[in-house]
Amino acid sequence: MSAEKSPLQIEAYRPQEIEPRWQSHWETSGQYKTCVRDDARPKYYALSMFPYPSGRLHMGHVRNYAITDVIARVKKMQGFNVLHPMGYDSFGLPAENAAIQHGIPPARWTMDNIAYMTTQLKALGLMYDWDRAVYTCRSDYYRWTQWLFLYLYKHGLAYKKEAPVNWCDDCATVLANEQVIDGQCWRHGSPVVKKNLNQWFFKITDYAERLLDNLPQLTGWPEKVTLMQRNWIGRSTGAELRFALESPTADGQTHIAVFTTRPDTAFGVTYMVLAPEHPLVDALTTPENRDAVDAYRAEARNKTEIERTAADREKTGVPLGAFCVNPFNGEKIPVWIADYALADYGSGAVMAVPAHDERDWAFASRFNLPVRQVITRPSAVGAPLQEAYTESGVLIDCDGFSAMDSESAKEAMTRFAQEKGFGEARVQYRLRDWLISRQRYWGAPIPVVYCEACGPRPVAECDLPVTLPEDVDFSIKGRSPLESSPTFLQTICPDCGKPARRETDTMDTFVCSSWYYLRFLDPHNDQRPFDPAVIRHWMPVDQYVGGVEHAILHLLYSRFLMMALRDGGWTSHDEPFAHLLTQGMVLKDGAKMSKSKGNIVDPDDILREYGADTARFFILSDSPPQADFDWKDSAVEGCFKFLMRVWRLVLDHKSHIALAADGAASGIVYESLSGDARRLYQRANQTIDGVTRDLGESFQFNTMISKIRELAAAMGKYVKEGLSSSAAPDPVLSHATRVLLLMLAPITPHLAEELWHRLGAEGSVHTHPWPVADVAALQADQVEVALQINGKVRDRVTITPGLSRDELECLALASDKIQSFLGGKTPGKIIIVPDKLVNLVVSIV
Ligand code: ANZ
Ligand code: ZN
Ligand code: ZN
Repeated sequence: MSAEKSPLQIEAYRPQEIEPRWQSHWETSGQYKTCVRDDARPKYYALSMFPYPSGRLHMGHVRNYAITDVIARVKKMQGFNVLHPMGYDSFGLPAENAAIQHGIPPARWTMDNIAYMTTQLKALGLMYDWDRAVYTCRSDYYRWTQWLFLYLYKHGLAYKKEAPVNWCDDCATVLANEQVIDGQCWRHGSPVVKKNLNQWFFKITDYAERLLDNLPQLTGWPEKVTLMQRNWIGRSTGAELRFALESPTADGQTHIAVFTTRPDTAFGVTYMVLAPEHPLVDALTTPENRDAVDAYRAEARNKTEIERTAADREKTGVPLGAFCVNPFNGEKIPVWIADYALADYGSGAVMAVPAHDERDWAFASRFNLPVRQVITRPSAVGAPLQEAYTESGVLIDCDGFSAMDSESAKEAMTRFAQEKGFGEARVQYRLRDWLISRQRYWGAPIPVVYCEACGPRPVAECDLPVTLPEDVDFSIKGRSPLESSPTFLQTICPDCGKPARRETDTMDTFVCSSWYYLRFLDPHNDQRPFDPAVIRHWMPVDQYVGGVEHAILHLLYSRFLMMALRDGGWTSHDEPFAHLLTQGMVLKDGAKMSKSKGNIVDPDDILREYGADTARFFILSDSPPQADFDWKDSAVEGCFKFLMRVWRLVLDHKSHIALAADGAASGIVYESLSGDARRLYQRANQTIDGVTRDLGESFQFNTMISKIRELAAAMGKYVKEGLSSSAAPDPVLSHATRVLLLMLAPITPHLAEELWHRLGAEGSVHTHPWPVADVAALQADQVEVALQINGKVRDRVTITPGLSRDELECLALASDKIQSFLGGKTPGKIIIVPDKLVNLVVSIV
């Protein structure tokens, strides 16, 4: 037994004292600086989605950053040259609202929040290279966001157009399609209405095909995310068909073009539907229909896309009084407008086939429009349709195409249309161009000026950044507050030198965050956004960690940007993120933590009470990182107690532990070990092996942690039962301690470092290599267990030691011999000596 058992001699585990001490030591020793020129080690780029500086960290942040931090630390121990940066996505609306409500300049509000959150991040012991921090709201960053705009502009990928756009009254700005969720503002949940505005777009649709085609390469992404992207890009194959107008319009339009995925149904078209916003509506509306059409268009404008397209809504619409001609059969069909036709999909017009499309069926029923069946089930009898028949089948009443099956007919009819010049095959994407204009102040100004003589001109690259002015009135609504700044507004044309006016829209903050992972690689470059050679070395991000709420917006924009940059020779990869981990939510007693529910746990409170190590250990312990995690106060307490036990275990037996002498190879010969020492040595090596597997590519920290707990328990048992009474170092305990501290190091970096040093080991535990298991010790020894009835051995089984009582009981009852001796009797009592015997006591009478 150990001589130093008295707990009184050991000081308590005090994370509040240990943690800040190590944090400042790590910072001054520069141990987390990334060595860029270190080419001997393979690179590893670990990245968390950088936060918006709302003011304080929440538990979602803590979880996100703890996950990435453990990954980064493990990779570092495993010999990688790890880059693990942090920064702030620091433009955006709340700063402006603070300016309106409290009169604080957005820059100050933002930088104050950043300062506070940075101290919080540091207190969590995260391994960031803070020298690389980027702040998107600072001109040394947004200068290059503006550069990016000019780059896209030069390559024809940024343009301005008038378009019906999503408008949120609460944001007082337009939103991108991706920011409208179920017809509501992604931030406010308020309804989004359509407005016609002149706006800047990025031409992401040029990359639709590549964004889609690359998805199968992203094997390191969760399938649900690639699926969401696939659906968002939404590729449809079909045809464009053109229906002639009865007479050309005043401006010479002769046709209505439609996109259809079912050219095989063209003989069944009985009317035409234009979107209320379709450019032909005015020209085609007859005087008698004018009032009804105008009223209908006004109404449609105030509806959200989700309202317009909801399947169960009663269909509405009005006829224009005009007609067009079906090019397949020469039939004259009426032209209507209806809000179920969307202005910005296909060509904004639908050839309506009520017999074979549910929406058209509902519309035709409502307005008594004819239904003509042209597709039938192969074995169908000629009964009239009771509802739209939307599947493929065989064509009927389609002239020369009759009796063809749908698939062949699609091809044949498209070919026919092409030969006759009224159509051709077409691929249509649901993806729209990315609307990046925002009528806001706190964003990167779009670097364009408007000259009366030259029109819109891009600002010269050497004149960047276009900096945000301070003389603005934040209270003006519906227009950018930048319009209130005379110093900003007036400028001169870069081309002719005449007076010009600056663009007052700023860029969507998603532009800032679509390239920050590149700037992290070369954050101080003041000549270029980054050096392509550095990008070539570090990209792609090996592991990206963040919330699934970014599955579409941020990830799609970033992928687009990488591709666009690559096409200009700036990067060498299409795809920025090799592996993506979307962490689950942090819940409290089953519900999402939220202010309104009053169930928020403030990270500061946990840090104060238990310290960062407990917070980190706890938040990783309960569920795999991809799953939701339920916060329970009692479980935090349990984690703290576990770390306290580790502290005790190690310091109570300090004299038996010699890490310094232990070296990389422990010098232990497994074959020569027996008894408790042999079992502990096995356990330690199984822990290395199991934990390394748990980490693998899916980072199962929860099972990693339970293995660490098991090892600590085994060590606790060993010091009670297996330790010799002499105070000499015990090689097996030393080895197990070393393994324990190395496994704990990524999760509880302060505790591991403190104990490492107190045991007199050299260097930092965090620069130590990840341990390798002694393969010989992985195979557990087998033991023989006697199965008895009333004390008489009736059978024997060989097992891996350590089975639970329940398992042993089951094993005994499963034995045929035991069952035959029992003869149908149920044992009254079962005595179990683990790893040795099971004795079933049966009454004789
Ligand atoms: C005729 C037809 C017959 C259609 C039929 C479908 C079934 P996806 O798969 O989403 O690409 N459509 C085309 N443009 C539209 C617009 N601007 N607004 C609303 N609907 C539009 O859908 C393609 C189908 O959606 C097209 O094929 C068209 O209706 C309709 F039995 O054409 B179909
Ligand atoms: Zn909003
Ligand atoms: Zn000019």
